[in-house]
Amino acid sequence: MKRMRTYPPSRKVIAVLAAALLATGVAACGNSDTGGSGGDDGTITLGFSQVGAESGWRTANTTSIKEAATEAGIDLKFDDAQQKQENQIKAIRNFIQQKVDVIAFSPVVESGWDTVLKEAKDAKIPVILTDRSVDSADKSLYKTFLGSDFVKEGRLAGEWLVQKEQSATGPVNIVELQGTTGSAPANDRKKGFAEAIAANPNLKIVASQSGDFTRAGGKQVMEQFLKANPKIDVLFAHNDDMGLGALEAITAAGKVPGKDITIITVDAVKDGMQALADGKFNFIAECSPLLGPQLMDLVKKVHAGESVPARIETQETTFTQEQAKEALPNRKY
Ligand code: GYE
Repeated sequence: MKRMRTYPPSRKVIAVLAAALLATGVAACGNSDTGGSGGDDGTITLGFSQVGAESGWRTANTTSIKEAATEAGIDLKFDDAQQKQENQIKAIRNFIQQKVDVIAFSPVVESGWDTVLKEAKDAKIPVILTDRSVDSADKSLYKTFLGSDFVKEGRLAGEWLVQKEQSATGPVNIVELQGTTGSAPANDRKKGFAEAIAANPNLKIVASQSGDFTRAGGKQVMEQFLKANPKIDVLFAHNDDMGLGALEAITAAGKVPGKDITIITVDAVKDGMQALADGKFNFIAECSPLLGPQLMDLVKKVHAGESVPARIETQETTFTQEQAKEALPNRKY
């Protein structure tokens, strides 16, 4: 390859560059009263801090958000926090520094957000919560929360079990694989499930531990459950991935999943639906990850200063084995 000679830039070139830089600077300042860095062409910049890539649900959620941003012509700055709150706080501070127009994030845990949310508010950058909520008492720290009703998902899972075991005469031993400790879906699914199964005193949770919403976590914790508890009748896993991991532990212990142990999960991602259709799972409460299009609509609205509802709930359903067989061919994620 021919080596190129480089010349120092001439004064004229430097002057032109400086003028161009100045012009951009002025344009950015002119825009600052909208609180953000959107370009002259009106492009909205969205800073999004994602929880991580812990599950099939999360992967589908990330794809939905990226695709919807492209579709809506929104400039997306995406950050993956690898399931760590400190990384999310760092990402949000970066977004504030970069003067994005809107910040959205899915908080890994519920507590500890007030300080950074206050910083965003002071910088006049609107914040949207997606998927998971925060427990801040000050609701003015964010514009809206778009996501599922996790308590309801837990309740639906519990109600199905109450129905299934209605004629049980002895104790039905349940083990529970919780999601990430301190996360809204783990707290709420646990709560909803416990409330529902209280209807039948035979239904007892004999062990409950976090598998961090991952397959590896589900497998490892289920192995411990199986060692410590000679009689396990039911597994309630807070997501499909932990249930899928647990399948391996159950099979390795010489038990038949879906028969010896009834398995109930949440999410209804493709792999979970496949396990349900194959008779390895028994019931799934759906949780939709396809939040992208609704999120982009909200981004546009809050950026335009329009008011939005404080809470937008995702529409969901439940699946039995028969329903999974029917739905599977058209399942998108
Ligand atoms: O159920 C789980 C994921 O926050 C609703 O997070 C989400 C949950 C989902 O890891 O699979």
